[in-house]
Amino acid sequence: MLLSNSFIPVLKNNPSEAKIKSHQLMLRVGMIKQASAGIYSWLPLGFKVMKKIENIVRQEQNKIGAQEILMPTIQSSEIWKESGRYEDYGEEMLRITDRQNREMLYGPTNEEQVTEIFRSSIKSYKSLPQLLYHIQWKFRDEIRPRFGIMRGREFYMKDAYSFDISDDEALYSYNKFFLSYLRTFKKLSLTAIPMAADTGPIGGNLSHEFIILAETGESKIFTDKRIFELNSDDTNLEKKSLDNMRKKYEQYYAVTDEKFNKEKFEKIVLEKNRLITKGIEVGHIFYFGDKYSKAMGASVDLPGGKKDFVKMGSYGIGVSRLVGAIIEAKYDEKNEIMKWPLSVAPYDIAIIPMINKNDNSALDKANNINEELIKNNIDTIIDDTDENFSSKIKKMNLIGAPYQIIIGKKNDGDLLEFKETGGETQNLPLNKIIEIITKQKNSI
Ligand code: 5CA
Repeated sequence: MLLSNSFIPVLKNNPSEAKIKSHQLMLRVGMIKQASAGIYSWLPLGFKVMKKIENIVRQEQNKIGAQEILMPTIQSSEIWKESGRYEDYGEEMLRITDRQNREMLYGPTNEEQVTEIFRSSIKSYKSLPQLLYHIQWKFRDEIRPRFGIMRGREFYMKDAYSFDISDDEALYSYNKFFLSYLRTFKKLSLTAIPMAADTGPIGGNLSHEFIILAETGESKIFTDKRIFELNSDDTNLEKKSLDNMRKKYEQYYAVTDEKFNKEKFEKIVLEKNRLITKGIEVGHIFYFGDKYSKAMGASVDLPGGKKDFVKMGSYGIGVSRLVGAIIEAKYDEKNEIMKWPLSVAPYDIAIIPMINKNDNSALDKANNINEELIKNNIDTIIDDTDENFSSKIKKMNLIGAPYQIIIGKKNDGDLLEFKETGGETQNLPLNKIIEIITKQKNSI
């Protein structure tokens, strides 16, 4: 992609309305544009990153056998009246009346809609378990939308729902999502820690928030820091193995503030292991048994002939919030350098030629390199503008392709100035550069 043809409206300075670094960077490099309070348009750079995150989330959902569907954004109030949440949800729900005077709403979440779909088709335990998910826009009329897309009113969420025959089987589904979340966040190059959490308006009594550490996060956490040493790269989906995996995490005290108990914390966790800090909630999973299936009559025939209500859980990931969360984790604000993880980077590499008047040799060389990189499935952006060299570097450091090739004054040899964004320059031939990037991409 040529920078001169792209829609990447970069600002010279940080916009004053943005209070945290992810919001600053997203406005600065034109990833998003506010439409109204808490509602944003996604411009090419931001949209590209969000779509890559969405695809990683999707792949990991598919790996545990969840099936993708797409439910509408607008729902009927009828199903919410059945579950009893139409009144409970309060002012966060955006209520709409259609031309026939029917009460509709813009979905803040989809437990009711998916239970309605399930109950009309699945009648027997033989069809269980079912794991369904979709990736869709949600609307919550947050009283204080802030920090850009971090706490928006309209936001993009992956939400999944599980249906099982018994508590025991339902916990097996819960654990599958638990593992898939650890794997998803790892692929995004984030360390997200599961913390026992409150269930809020979703309901139920078992819940974990997946939190990444960040000073600007809105969640307060209390934890044994040894939990950060754990790693779950397992692909084993057997029940026993998943049970052990969750137990491994649950051996350490790790809770959000609603679940915090000072006495217990101080009794269980040695002082040297205590960590009280803040984080960003990027995912949240819930087990709530028959809360919705009972209220909405979603039951199945059991082996002996009796019927029972299905046991359900729901599992959310904030796909749009993750764009901001990755910036919070990776942006070096002081030096104004962003380096996106390769798995979600808007471009793999930036080519920055120093263009002199009356001399096209650097740009010609950039174009040749570009062709070769594209042939090797490497996604590029070339700064082909005639801006001065240092502003070009500054701009590319903000756009954040993880690698850069700089074509300076001396550009006649085979060796290229290559670096990881923000890192040390190395002089390497193009084929070596291609090899390095391809190897990295294949390891994702
Ligand atoms: N139905 C359940 C799980 S499917 C649910 O709605 N859970 S939730 O309320 O915790 O939301 C899931 C995820 O969406 C959160 O972990 C968070 O990452 C993201 N999220 C929630 N509210 C917002 C918001 N206002 N702006 C951006 N992301 C949000």
